[in-house]
Amino acid sequence: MKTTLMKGRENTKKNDFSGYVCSEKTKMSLKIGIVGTAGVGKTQFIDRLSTNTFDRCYNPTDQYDIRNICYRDKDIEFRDFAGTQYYMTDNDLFFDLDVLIFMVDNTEISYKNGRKAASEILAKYAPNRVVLVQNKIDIIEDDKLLSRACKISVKTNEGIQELMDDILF
Ligand SMILES: Nc1nc2c(ncn2[C@@H]2O[C@H](COP(=O)(O)OP(=O)(O)OP(=O)(O)O)[C@@H](O)[C@H]2O)c(=O)[nH]1
Ligand SMILES: [Mg+2]
Repeated sequence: MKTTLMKGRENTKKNDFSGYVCSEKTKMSLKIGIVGTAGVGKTQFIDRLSTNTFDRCYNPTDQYDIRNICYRDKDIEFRDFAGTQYYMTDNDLFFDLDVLIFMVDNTEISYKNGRKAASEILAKYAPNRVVLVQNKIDIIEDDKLLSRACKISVKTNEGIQELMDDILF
């Protein structure tokens, strides 16, 4: 089911990233929260969308980052929650989300922890839509792929455009 993206606000912010220039006209900004166990690839996913880069290094997010990006002429506010902390937080940043991405990778613990957190957030804050995303399919055995998930690899770029098409259009 697609989300009707009616919850917007005026956004006149300029893009932080070179190469992706947003129109400065007023337009809707989609608010996407992204949660998941530490190290599943949440921050790198946003980097891939904003600067088309991938970094092998792991720099854990501290608490959360708000990232305003422009992706294919759409303004998106990403709320990138640290995997080590988001589930302990009563956080107003979950309150007005259009979409909550719940990201897992190839590990069972990421699914177990992530599912618990996502269901708590869902019950408490009722985002319009929750999307289960399985990242790192470049290193996942076929029998570990989750049938219900959108499957992506931030490393190889596989599945990213399909996922964003599904969220945005
Ligand atoms: N093989 C592979 N590695 C990936 C992929 N995406 C991310 N990684 C690696 O996974 C590690 C963690 O990525 P991050 O994006 O920092 O993870 P995070 O979910 O933001 O982690 P926290 O901020 O601690 O919650 C990095 O070393 C990335 O290079 C992928 O698609 N494939
Ligand atoms: Mg991070």
